[in-house]
Amino acid sequence: MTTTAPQGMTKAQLNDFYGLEALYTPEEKLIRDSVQEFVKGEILPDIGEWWQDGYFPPELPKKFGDLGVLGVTLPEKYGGLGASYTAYGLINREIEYGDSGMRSFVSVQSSLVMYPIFTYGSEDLKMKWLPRLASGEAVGCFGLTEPDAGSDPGSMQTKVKKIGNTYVINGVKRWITSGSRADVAIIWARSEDDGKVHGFAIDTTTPGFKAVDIKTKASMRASVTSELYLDEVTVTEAEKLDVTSLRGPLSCLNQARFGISWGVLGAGFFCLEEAAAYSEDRPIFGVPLASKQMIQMKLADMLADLTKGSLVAFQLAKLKEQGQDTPPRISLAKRDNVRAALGAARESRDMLGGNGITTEYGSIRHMLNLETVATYEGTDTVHTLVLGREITGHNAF
Ligand code: TGC
Ligand code: FAD
Repeated sequence: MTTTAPQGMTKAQLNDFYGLEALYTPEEKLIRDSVQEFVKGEILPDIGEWWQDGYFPPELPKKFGDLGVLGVTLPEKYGGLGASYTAYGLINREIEYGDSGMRSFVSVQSSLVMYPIFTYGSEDLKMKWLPRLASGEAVGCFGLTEPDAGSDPGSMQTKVKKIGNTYVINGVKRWITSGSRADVAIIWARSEDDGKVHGFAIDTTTPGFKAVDIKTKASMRASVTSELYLDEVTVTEAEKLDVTSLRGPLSCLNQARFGISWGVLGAGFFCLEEAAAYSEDRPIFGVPLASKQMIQMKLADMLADLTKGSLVAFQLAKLKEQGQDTPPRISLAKRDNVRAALGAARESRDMLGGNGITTEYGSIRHMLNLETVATYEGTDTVHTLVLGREITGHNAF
């Protein structure tokens, strides 16, 4: 990647236009800096090729574990760091600067697998999985979505029935990040006994569990996405999570959506930096592209949207640390920060002209990845309707 013009803003200035740096603790900055170094050395050099090849390196979970970014908000006893949500947000932002698929791995492992085991699992279940998930020796996945139940998870068809002291689960889950790599799968199923949604932490070596990768993706290509088949998968009470109703999976989504609201800023700022640098180096009609008003307008809009998103994400972390991160507040941050990042990626891709459609640059990869991020964890429409319901009191789903 080229460098920004000497007379223009530096990377650090672009990334922190409103001086949030002064509000991070020394520990948060230390964690952020170590992740930034990791992404620079271990992800950015190869990500274009991995993405083209549809490849997620199998050694990455262990490397993320060694870096200490898995389940950071959990207590040390379970392999976490007891770190703040701001630290978790900064980790997501730095990793997604590299690639949304890499951040997806970390989000799923931390927010959608370790969080429910920590919050709803027995002490034995916690000790069985959390330290190994934190070190990256074990990988987890989260199965809520089904072929015919995405935005409306309440219509899930996966069923669980209690037979004696065991639970028997049958169904299909689709679009499951890390599915075929997972050692443990958090599976949500509707009970044939009480009609309610229940969750289980299932060892994927259990007979009847099968994962098949989805290979036709034009987005998130460096992330593993699978379909899960559960055929008479039989588990015991020990694997059951202590939560009933959709509140269980949706509480996990609150965690992951928070992380996404920070993460996408990394992808967005990457694209802003790339566009600013490219437009300085690109001669057009005898002058640098960066000297054209329409280009400056686009860069100004990108900076404004991403800076506003950074303030929203930071304040959401503070609210979260006070237990004030209501679902509508999370919806606004997830929806609008994805919009800001996707807008920046699309503009940057355009400003790079023909070069913008190659993976030698990052913008088109980020742009295509962000199409997934706009869809998963609640589509843009779903979050709009959450906000509409909050404003008006009418449920328009
Ligand atoms: P509704 O009737 O509103 O509520 C049902 C129950 O859930 C509770 N609830 C929540 N609890 C915690 N957090 C939230 N955000 C909650 N929202 C609702 C609610 O209180 C109620 O509890 P209870 O105890 O009374 O039963 O539910 P609904 O059926 O009308 O649906 C609401 C809706 C549409 C907002 C929700 O279903 C939704 O968010 N849909 C989107 C689904 C989604 O986001 N799926 C994501 C799948 S995982 C994924 O994409 C991972 S990608 C990861 C990666 O790779 O990074
Ligand atoms: P649908 O729900 O069918 O939505 C189709 C369209 O309808 C969308 O535009 C939507 O906004 C719109 N729509 C929905 N409701 C309304 C309404 N009331 N009014 C008007 N329009 C509406 N899921 C998991 O459980 N675990 C994972 O790890 C996971 N990882 C994923 C990874 C990738 C790469 C992808 C692409 C998806 C992943 N998902 C995962 C699934 C994801 O959460 C769903 O794709 C998402 O929730 C949308 O569901 P759907 O695909 O069924 O679309």
